[in-house]
Amino acid sequence: MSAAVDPAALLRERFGVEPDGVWAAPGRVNLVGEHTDYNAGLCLPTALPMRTRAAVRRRGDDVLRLVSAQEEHPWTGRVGDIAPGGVGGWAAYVAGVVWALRGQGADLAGLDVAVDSDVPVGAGLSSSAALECSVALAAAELAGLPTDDEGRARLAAACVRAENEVAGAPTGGMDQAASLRCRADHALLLDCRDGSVEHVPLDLAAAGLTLLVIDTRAPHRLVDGQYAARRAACERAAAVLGVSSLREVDDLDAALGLLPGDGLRRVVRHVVTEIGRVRDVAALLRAGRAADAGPLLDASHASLRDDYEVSCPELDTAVSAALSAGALGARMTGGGFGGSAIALVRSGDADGVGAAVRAAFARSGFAAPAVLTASPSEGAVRVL
Ligand code: GAF
Repeated sequence: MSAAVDPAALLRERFGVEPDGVWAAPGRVNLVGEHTDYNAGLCLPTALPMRTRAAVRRRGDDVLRLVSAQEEHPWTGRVGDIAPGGVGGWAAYVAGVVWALRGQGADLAGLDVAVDSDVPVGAGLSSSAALECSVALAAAELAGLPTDDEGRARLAAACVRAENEVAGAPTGGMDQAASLRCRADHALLLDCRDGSVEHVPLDLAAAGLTLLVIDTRAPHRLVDGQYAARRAACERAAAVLGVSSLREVDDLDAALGLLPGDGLRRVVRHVVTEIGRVRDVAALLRAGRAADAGPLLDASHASLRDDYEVSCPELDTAVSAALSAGALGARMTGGGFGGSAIALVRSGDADGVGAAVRAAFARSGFAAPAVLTASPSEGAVRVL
């Protein structure tokens, strides 16, 4: 990980202007509820301590200038020219947010933006959502838009449009909601059917627990095509079943009986059982029983591996090594095909579990994983 760069200093150095402010938005890790968001389902993410910070200055014209400490290429364009297909690379996530907010009616003109991030890229920890959400909150505050929870839900919707339509990634809305709406020491129970949230207490330290994030460093294989293919399969299954989304399936056995072919049956079984696991984990957290959630995390991984088929050897190795070393539960997190796994461990076991995962990776000939600790953190804020 590169050393932190002060985004305000970067803005000054590259564009010669003082920021109006600096805003920070976190990456996320999902406890459970994978590939449920685009099925109007439930998920249970927490915000990470790693964040993207954006120093932003309003301009008097309609020029948007972007620079990132992590990207070689800056970007300049006119706000009025931003359109789907018109911006490539990292800039699409930022320009797309400005485009989407204007689409919601925001009175937004030009901006100078400098960003720095310590959210690992390509690790399935939502570095793109952190980028979108830091800029969305900045733009909203500068344009006088509401930034209470309702306002943040609208900002999250704009970030999803930016990602889907300008950046061209057909993702659901979990990551942006987590980045904008999470609270420290809580998990966010997000209902993707109506956007409602419940902040479920999750004080891991007080419970003597640690949530490890194992960045497998496995490249996302075919991630775009595979993600889109799963999403399309869910839509096909919902159409066959005559429901608006798989969230509406309440009799799984009856639904399985109506579906033609094993592929669609397994997809539906994953989504429906995963939504049930979110409810069950949330109930355990509400009861102060986070340590009992392990078997549900394991079941989620098995379902993602065997039914939804979005795991990979590195993720499976991380999960099985963590469990063999005493983790209470472990699963892949995020979209899959690489990226990260999580392991819920008793804090005294954290070092041993991390060491066991590293050793298993070395034995399998995989690149060394990065093992991080995820303390449930606050969502996007203004920091300057
Ligand atoms: C990725 C997507 F961006 C999310 O919307 C979600 O679908 C997740 O994969 C899987 O749960 O992070």
